[in-house]
Amino acid sequence: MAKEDDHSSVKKHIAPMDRCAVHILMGSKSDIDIARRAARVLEEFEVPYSITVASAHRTPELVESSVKGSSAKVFIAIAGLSAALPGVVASHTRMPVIGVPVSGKVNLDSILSIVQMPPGVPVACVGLDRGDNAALLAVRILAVSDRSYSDRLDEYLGRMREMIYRSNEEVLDG
Ligand code: C2R
Repeated sequence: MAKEDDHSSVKKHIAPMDRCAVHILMGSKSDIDIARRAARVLEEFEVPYSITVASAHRTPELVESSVKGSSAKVFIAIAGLSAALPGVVASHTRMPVIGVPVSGKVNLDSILSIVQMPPGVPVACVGLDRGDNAALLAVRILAVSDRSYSDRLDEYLGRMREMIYRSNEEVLDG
C-alpha cells in the first residue's frame, strides 16, 4: 500500500481530542509509521482515538494543552532519541501513559528515557517501535471497565491462539 494511502486511512478514523478514548502523541511527524501501527489496532477494536504531533522539547506548551484538553483514558506517547515526551505527558495527567521508544542509531537512549522515570511518575514501556502492543495494552486497560472491549479482546486472543495451533499443523504436515 502506498504511503499516502496509509496517511489518509489514519486521517479518516481520527476522532476529535475531546471525544477520544485513547490519545496518541508523537514527538515528530517522522514517528508516523509507529503511530499508524497503533492506530490500526485501535481501529480494529473500534476505539475512538486522536493523534497529535507534539514535542516536550520543541513544543512543551502544545504537549500540555493537548493532554489537558483530551478526553483520553489512556495516552500513548511515541518518541525516539532523548524521549522526554511520555514522562512529560504523565506529569500533566493522572491517566495511564504508555511510552513507545523509537529505534534509531543507538536504541537504548529512548528505551532508558522512558523506563527510568523517577519515583512517583510511572510510565509503561513497550518494545522498540511497538505501536501495536501499545494499542493492545491500551485496549486491555479500557477493557477493565468496559465489557465490549473485553469481549473483543477475548475474540482477538482466540484468533491468535488458533493461528498458533494452525501453524503447528502446517509444520507437522510439512
Ligand atoms: P525529527 O525526525 O523531527 O528530527 O525527530 C521524535 O520522537 C523523533 O523520534 C527525531 C526524534 O526526536 C524525537 N523527539 C522526542 C521529543 N521530541 C521529539 N523524543 C520529546 O519531546 O521527547
